[in-house]
Order: sequence, then structure tokens, then C-alpha cells
Amino acid sequence: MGIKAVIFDLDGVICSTDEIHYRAWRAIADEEGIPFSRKDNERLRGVSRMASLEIILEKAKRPYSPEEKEALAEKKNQIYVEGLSSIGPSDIDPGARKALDYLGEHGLKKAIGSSSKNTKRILGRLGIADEFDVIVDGNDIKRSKPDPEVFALAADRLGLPHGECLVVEDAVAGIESARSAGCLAFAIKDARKCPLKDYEGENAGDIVPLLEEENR
Ligand code: B16
Ligand code: MG
Repeated sequence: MGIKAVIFDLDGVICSTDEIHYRAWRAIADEEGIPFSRKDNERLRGVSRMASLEIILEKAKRPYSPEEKEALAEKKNQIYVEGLSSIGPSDIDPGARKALDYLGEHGLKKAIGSSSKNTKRILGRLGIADEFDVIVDGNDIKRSKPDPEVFALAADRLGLPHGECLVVEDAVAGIESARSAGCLAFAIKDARKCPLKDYEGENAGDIVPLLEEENR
């Protein structure tokens, strides 16, 4: 079988922290009088905290100093982290749960490749931090998706050729990252519009038929 491991994106794939991100950025944008819609929010998927702020500030009426940007990013994170206190094991996406169970039963490796610096906190709240062989997150990388760094590092830490790792992503930037890292890319949600995807489905659970097919 070609696929030996699955590298999951976190936000939007394992759980829906995207709404908590949205509400936190919305609070910052409102306070600063910057227009920020759900459509604008789509551009922030998979993008690092600072790069997300830069996108929001594109619509600002004045320039912001590096110190002001640091302060806004910090404030957004405080609001976001407060929002995370509401999540727990029941917030694991059922499709992701199905995929993780299948991988466990078939001896395939599991990894996380996320841009989020809050990855360990989120996995802890979901109660699944111990399920993964490898976790690469925003603290391990210098360049955010669509750069290949996050998935290349996850595949290297798994000790596998990149082409034997399947990445599951909900963001276009994530599919671009996976493909430039030489991994296979499974697109769900917004990422399905990315022409670089190798496979697509509704949610992470849809990788199971693909893996079953490969196992046959
Ligand atoms: P943090 P993912 C990404 O997570 C989110 O999609 C993106 O909206 C967020 O800005 C980024 O993490 C950084 O998050 O502020 O917690 O470091 O989709 O790569 O799991
Ligand atoms: Mg995501």
C-alpha cells in the first residue's frame, strides 16, 4: 500500500475552532473600526496569526506600527484562548474520529500539521494529544502555509518518504503546502476548490474508503 501515514490539519479538520477564530478577529476588527466579513475570514484559514492580522489590516484606514500589530495579535489570542475553554471531547469532528480509529486499527501512522501555536492546548482539551505519533505546529515552523515547511517536517519526523503521507486539509493554502512538500493532498470544505488536490471528500472520514481501496 502506498499511503503509510495521514497528516491532519487541525482547525477545520479535527475540530471547528474556525468559528472561535472568527469571533476573536471580529472583536478586534470591530474595536479598530475595520470592515471584516465572513468572506474576508475565509482568507485566514491555515494562515498564521500575524499573516492573518496583515490580511485584516488591508482594509484599515491607517497604517499600524509593528508594536501595535504585536499588541493586536496578542489581544486576539487572549480572546481566542478564552473561547477555547468551551471546547471538549464532544467537539472532535465525527469524520475525523472515524479516520483516526481506522488508522489505529490498521497500524497506519497519524500526525498533526497545523499553523496554530495553540495546537497542544486544543488537542489537550479534545483529549486526543496522545493519539498522534507526530505533532508539528506553529511553534515548530518559521514559514506558514502555503510554504511546505509544516508538512515536510511532519513527514520527516514520521520517517517516511513524503509521497507516502496523505495530508487532509480544509484550506487552499494547506493543499498548496502539502503538494509543494511532495505529499498527497485530500481536500475537504473550502479546499475542494484548489486544483492541486489529489482527492476530495466531505470530511476527514472520507479518507477511509480511499485507504480501504488501497488496502485491497
Ligand atoms: P494560532 P490550522 C490555523 O490552524 C487556522 O486555520 C488559522 O485561522 C490560524 O490563524 C492559525 O492556525 C494560527 O493559529 O493563532 O492559534 O497560532 O488550520 O493550520 O490547524
Ligand atoms: Mg485548517
